[in-house]
Parts: sequence; C-alpha cells; structure tokens
Amino acid sequence: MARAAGPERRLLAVYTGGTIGMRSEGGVLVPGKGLAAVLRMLPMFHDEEHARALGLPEDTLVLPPASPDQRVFYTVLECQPLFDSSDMTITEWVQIAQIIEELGCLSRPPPLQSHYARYDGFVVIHGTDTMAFAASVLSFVLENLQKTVILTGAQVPIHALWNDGRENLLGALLLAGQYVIPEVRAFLQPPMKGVVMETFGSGNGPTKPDLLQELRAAAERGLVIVNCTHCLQGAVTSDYGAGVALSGAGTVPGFDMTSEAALAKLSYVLGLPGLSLDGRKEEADEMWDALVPSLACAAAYTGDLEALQVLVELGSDRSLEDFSGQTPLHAAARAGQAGAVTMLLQRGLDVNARDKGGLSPLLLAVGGRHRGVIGLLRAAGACLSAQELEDSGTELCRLASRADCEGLRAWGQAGADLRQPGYDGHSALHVADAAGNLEVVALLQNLRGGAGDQALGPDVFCGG
Ligand code: ASN
Repeated sequence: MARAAGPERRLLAVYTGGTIGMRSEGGVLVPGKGLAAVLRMLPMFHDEEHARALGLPEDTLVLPPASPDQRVFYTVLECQPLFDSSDMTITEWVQIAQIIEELGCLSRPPPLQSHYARYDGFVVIHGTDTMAFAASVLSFVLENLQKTVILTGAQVPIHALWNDGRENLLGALLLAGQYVIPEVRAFLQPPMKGVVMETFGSGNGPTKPDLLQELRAAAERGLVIVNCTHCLQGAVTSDYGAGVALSGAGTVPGFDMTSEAALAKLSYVLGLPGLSLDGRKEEADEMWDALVPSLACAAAYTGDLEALQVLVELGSDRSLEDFSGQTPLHAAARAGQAGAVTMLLQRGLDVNARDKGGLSPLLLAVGGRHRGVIGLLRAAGACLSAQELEDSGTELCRLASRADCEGLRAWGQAGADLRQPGYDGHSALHVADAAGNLEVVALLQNLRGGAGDQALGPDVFCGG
C-alpha cells in the first residue's frame, strides 16, 4: 500500500445495491435509487462550493479536502437493477468486473475510454450478505490489477439518522482516493513474509498456470504461504488435483487450522528471532507431525476410509500417534469402525499399541462392546495384558451386577477369564447368583462351556 501522488484523484463508485442505499417500503427494506443525490446533500461527501468554483459536471462529486494538496473526485455509477446482494450471482459479479475493466454501466452506452483507464481507483458499493463472495470473485477476475478496488456496504441505510454507511463509504472513498493498493498478487511481493490463503472445500483453488507460477516464485523467494480452507469444518487434504496443484506450487497445507490460528502461528513463527527458513521448515514439520496423526485419528473414528487412506499414506514414514499416544487404530476400535480397523491392520499398525493412559485398541473395543472389532483385533494377535486380566475380575463383577450380558460377552471374547475374582474375592458368577439373575448365571455358565474366543479362560497370553 503506497500513498497516491497528484493533486487530483478520480474515483468511480459502482453502486450495486445493498442496505447502505435501501429504503423502507411497506415496512421492509428494498434497494433504493438515487444514492448520488443523497451524497450530494451531505457536506462530508460533497464540497458544493468547490464543485461550483471548478464548474464540475453534474455527475461528479468532490470530497472536502482531506489533505491540503489533494482532492478526491468521484462519480457514482448506479447499476440497474439495484440488488439486495443475496439476489446477486456470479453473473452480476462478473458484470461489476466488466464495468471496472472495460465497457460501461449496464444502463448506459459504453464510454469512449474504459473506466479502468479514466479512473484512479474504484469503490464498489455492495450489500453485505454476499460481499465476501463478490470480493473473492473480483480478486480472481480482475487480473493484473494495478489500481485500488474497495468494496463497502452497511448495516443501516445511509440516510437514516444513525447509520454506519457514512463512515464506511467515506473510509472507502478516502482509501481508494489516497492510496494505491494493487491486487492480491502483488501481496506476495517483499517485504511480505507470510500469507494465509483461504481456499475452497478441502483446500482447492484455481490452477491457472500464471497464478501457480506467482505462488511458486513467491515460495522460492522464502515467502511462507499457508493454505487454509474457508470451510468451518474439515481440512485441507490432497483429494483433488486443484488442491495438490497449490501444494505443488509451494504452499503449506494448513490442515484443519482456522485462518485465524494459521495467521497467529505464522506471525509467531516468523517473529521468532534468528529463525532461518530451515527453522521454519522444522516448524512446518512439527506442525505436520502435530496435525496428521490427529486428522488420521479423526478419520478413523468417523470411518472416513478415503481420508484415512490419504492420511496414513502421508504419514507413512512418521509416527501416527497423536499427543495422547493414541493411534488411528485406537480411534477406530473405540468407535467400532470395522472397515477402518481392517485397513489399519493391513497397513501394519501395532495391534497392541498402548496410549499414554495405557489403553490398547482391544480394551477400547471391549469398552464399546464392539464385538466385530474385537474379533478382528484378536485375529490379528491383540490380547489383554496380565495386569488387565487380573484387574478384569472387578469389572466382570460390576457388569454381572448390572446384568450387562453384552459387556460380559465382550470381555470373554477379548480373552478375559470370566472366573477371575473381583477385589473382594467374589467372581461374576457369585454376583449374578446372589442377585438371582438367572440370565447372567446362564450366560456365564454357557461361556464356561464354550471354546476359543468364547471360552472362559484366556486363549492368548501376553507378557507384561
Ligand atoms: N440484505 C442486504 C444485502 O446484502 C444486507 C446488507 O447490505 N446489510 O444487500
């Protein structure tokens, strides 16, 4: 952003609609015509004396002097129809770009010279509902922009007694008039050190070669560009070619970080004294290590096999344990996601891994009574530790007292000895018998007579 030079700055204010110029009709706000006439009557927006002295044409307004040696002149170009911006679509946003770039107002014949050539800067007066979309479209459509384009709007109409419109519009006119803020690409130029980009869906963006080339060149100059999704949930993944192209151009995937978090982290990292680009790479690796396992666990928990596969591949040469020592196999077992468990076992994840709380996938599957998953884990060699086998007695008694047959079956299938006494020396069978719960008694007796996974005694012994 640089201060604009010259005694006269000429702006085009493209009025597309929005609350800022709305009027009340039948108790509801609708787009209102004649914004220029309203502005002409407000001294903060028009210096009538100066306009008269200069003999300005009817359609030209001039701001009171903001600095002694510069005046901002502007023309309001009112579009037809005017829109509540929630009614605007890509067509209207492209038309705004066309107004700026080439022809003329939708309602007037094209001027001899393009608006882009005739004006020093542009203010787009737009409804706030979809302003963010309009801004995004313009930032992509107005290629190689060298002049300032500012979007503004309001929550209260400008002619209301109290309103935010006057300040917003005046701020936009002053900024566009007094400063040169070229397009977002130019944002990649020094002295910029880091940029957070917000992209679509799972981190996808335009793959136009010139854009990718700019990103690549900036990344090679040492600019750190973090790619975050604008979605509230989900993460930047490598599912789409459009996303992979951005990382291929040197951007750093922000995974599920919000843009705010990415900006804070980037500012912190870039602000650390004496940190070299290599140091930043290490930081990026740390970020990677912190995020991939958590994302893989989340995908395993929800049974999102596609995402899980990508993440497991991404982290193939690194540990997939998250901060709590949990692996994706723990998460899949806890949620009873048999498909994810199968995939992870095939990928060779440790079936008996313990998290920081000492829990194994098998124990978590038992806790959730996920019999299918218990079967898969046992077949892959999962077993309860000697300590767990010993401690299981008390848990079995608790289950028996609650007549929790599914829980008892799960423990039996996991290899627990259903005769194991609890802390007071009584077994689950004693508890069920004393409570007169015949169903549980029958179940425990039946399991006693079973074989393999259903047998009373553990058929697999683990050390420890
Ligand atoms: N509905 C209005 C619009 O987007 C909201 C506003 O401008 N404050 O046009």
